[in-house]
Amino acid sequence: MFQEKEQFMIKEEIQALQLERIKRQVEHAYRNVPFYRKKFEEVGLKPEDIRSLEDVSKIPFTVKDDLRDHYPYGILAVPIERVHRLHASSGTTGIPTVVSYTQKDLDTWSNLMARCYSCAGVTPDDIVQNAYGYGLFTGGLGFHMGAERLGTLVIPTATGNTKRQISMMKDMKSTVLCCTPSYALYLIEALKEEGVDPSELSIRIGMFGAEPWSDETRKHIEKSLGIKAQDLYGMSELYGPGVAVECPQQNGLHIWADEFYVETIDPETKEVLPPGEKGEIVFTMLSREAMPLLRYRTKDLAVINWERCACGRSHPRIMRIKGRSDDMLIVGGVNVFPSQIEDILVGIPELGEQFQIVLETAKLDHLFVQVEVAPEHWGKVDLKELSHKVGAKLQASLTLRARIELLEPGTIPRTQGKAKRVIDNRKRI
Ligand code: DLL
Repeated sequence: MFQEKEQFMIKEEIQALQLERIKRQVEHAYRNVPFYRKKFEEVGLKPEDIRSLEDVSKIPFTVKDDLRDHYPYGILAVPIERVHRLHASSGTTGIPTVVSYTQKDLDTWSNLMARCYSCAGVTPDDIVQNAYGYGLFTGGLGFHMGAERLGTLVIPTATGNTKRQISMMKDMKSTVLCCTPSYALYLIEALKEEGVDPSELSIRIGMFGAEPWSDETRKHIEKSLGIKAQDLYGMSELYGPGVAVECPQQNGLHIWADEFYVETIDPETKEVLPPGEKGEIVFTMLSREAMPLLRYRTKDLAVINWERCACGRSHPRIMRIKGRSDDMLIVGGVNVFPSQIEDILVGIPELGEQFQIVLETAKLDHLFVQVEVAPEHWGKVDLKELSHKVGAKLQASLTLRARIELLEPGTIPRTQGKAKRVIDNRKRI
């Protein structure tokens, strides 16, 4: 099994390695990046003050704006000649977040991704069809390099051209499908339209990530395609995909803690939370050369669990990411995440999987949800009765009022990448 030793390290081994690596990373960042040196000096901290893992909480946080403020080359810790690749993610502000890699960083990332495949149950005999976007987005190349490192055949179909995607799956007998969960849902619809029975395909494992998705959606994908649907987490700043992945237990995503030191904080007070409490995930990269990240605030909200998993791995687990602090909507004083709405909608059999939340006025006193009816129910259900039922379910679970608009199947634009669940039509003044 690929990197078996690293996957099965015990907690004490992991923590000893974390401390050794953190000391080295802090030294590297302090010596080579003026941005970090300044941050340390502001709080009177020196690299040698980090003597234990508890001391990590003394290090100032790094946030996305820090990277944007250092556009275009970011907070480089090596001369530009040693940088072999750039990726970038676009944000709402217009300035992309650029991330850079040395050859060693690309190597570490490839190993991490290969380890993810292996942990999820993929073997070198599999045939990987990679339908993540290739380009500045880290999904395509990250999954590609990992598959090559594991030693599988990898087919770089990338996003788009769904007909060709399906014929490739059929003809090449692909056994692993890599794409966003939204695109997997779309493929399921497209298979129906093309008249392809999923039993004609050889796919056995799906590696889905890059956006939140619910357990109900997982069940739907697994049942429709007859596969195991594995969740995988990552972000561009932390190499890309490959930070954490589910093992076949599907009970949380193992964070590769020999490469990422993880903390959860209260996003308001910034206090470190004990394991088991939900908070914002903060990562320190443990061997990044080009762009060290110390205590990077992700805005992703989750719970960390350090209990040994039934699979035998001791790498801590993030229990599925349900949303980001900046996705949260406040409706009539109630905090709500799009993923909570998804959980409820997917559980109503008459509805399809596609929905969107439309924001119309600055002050949200009710929720406006547009959701498609399932194709097999369209034209057969009483729409008024169904929208009442949906509104009542949302009210009962989330204690908030909602206006529901039921749409004909196929109305909401499908995506090949990450789904856009919130449509903001509010007028800017
Ligand atoms: O989405 C990297 C990636 C590619 C991960 C392919 C997995 C698969 P970014 O575009 O920088 O990088 O977006 C990172 O996406 O902070 C989360 O909010 C969200 N995200 C990523 N994976 C998951 C997941 C890639 N499995 C941001 N569950 C992160 C929930 C996820 N959210």
